[in-house]
Amino acid sequence: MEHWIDKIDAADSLEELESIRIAIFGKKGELARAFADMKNVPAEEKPKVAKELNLLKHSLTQAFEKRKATLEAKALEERLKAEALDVSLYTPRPQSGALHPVMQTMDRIIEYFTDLNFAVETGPLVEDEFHNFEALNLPDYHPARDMQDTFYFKDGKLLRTHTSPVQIRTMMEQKPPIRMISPGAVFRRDFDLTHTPQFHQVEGLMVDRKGNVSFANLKWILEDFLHTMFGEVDIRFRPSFFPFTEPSAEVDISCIFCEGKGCRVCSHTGWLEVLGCGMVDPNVFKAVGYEDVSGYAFGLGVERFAMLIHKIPDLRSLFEGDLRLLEQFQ
Ligand code: 2NL
Repeated sequence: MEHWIDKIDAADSLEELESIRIAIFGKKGELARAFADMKNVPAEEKPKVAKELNLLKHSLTQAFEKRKATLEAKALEERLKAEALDVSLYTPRPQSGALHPVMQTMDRIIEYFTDLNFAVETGPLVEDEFHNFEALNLPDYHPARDMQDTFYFKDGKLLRTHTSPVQIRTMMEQKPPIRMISPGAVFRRDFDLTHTPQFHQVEGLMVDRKGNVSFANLKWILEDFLHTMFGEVDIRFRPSFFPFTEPSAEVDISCIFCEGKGCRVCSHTGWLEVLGCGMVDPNVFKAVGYEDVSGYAFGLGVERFAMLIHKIPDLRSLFEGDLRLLEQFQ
C-alpha cells in the first residue's frame, strides 16, 4: 500500500487529492478494508500487523497533509497572480465637471430665499431705457445714471446694468403681493482690478398692501440671510442713497479676514460692504401702476459674495479658467 504515498505526492490539484483521500481514508477506502481484513490475520501476528497498519496510516496522513498544504499554497499563489492589480498601470483620471464657484454661491443665495417661498424670476439681458432706468426713478437727466456705465446698442437698447428691470417686468405683469428674487448676469463699462464688465447680481423684492412691509422686515431677513451665508458676523446698516429706494441703506458685515480688528481687505475699517437695500421709492410703484402698497428691495453682487465666502483675494482668478483654482471647488 506504500504506492499510495507516491499517488498522494503526485496529486496535481486539490480535487485530485480529495479523490485520493476518499479512496484511502474513506468509509470504504483502502485503510478501512485493511483494518477489516485484520480478522483473517492469525492471532499471534495481529499485534505486529496492527502496528504496521497504524504506522502506515500515520505516514499516509502525514503525506496527505503535506501535499494538501503545498497544493493550497499553490492555489493561493495562482489566485493572487490572477487577481493582482498593476498599480503602476497608467489610467487617465476621470474628469468630472463642477459648477463654477460663482454659480455655486448663486445657488446658495437662491436656496436661502426659495426656502422662504420667494419666487425666482428672470428676464432679458438686452433691455430698454424704461425698464432699466426710467421705471427705477432714473430719468435721463438724472446724475445717478452716471453711477452705472452702460453698454448701449445703436438702436437705443442696452445691456441691463442690474437685474432690477426683472422686478419692474414682474410688477407690471402681476398683482401684489410680490415676493421674488432676480438672479442673473449684468453688464457695466467698468474693467479694472476690482471690476469686470460682466458680473452677477441677485436682487430681492417684497411688496404687499401699504403698512404690511416695513424696514424692520427688511432688516430681519437680511440679518438672517447674512448669518446664513457668513456665520457669526456682526452686521450694521449704514444710511445710503439709491434712486429706487427711500430710505436706502448699505449693509456691512464685520471683516471675516481680521474679525473686525482691521486689515488690508477691509481698508482697516473692520467692516466689509456686502449689499444695498431700502424701501421701494414711491416713484417706482407709480411707474408700474401700483397703488397703496409698500415694499422693500435689496441687491448684491454674487462675485463679491463668492470671494468673501471662499477668501479668494483676486477677482481675476475667478475668470481665468485655471483648473488649479476650479478643481478646488469640485
Ligand atoms: C447694490 C444695491 C439695490 C435695489 C437694488 C430695487 C429694485 C426695484 C425697486 C427698488 Cl424694482 N430697488 N433694487 C434696491 C436697493 C439696492 O442694489 O449695491 N447692488 C449691488
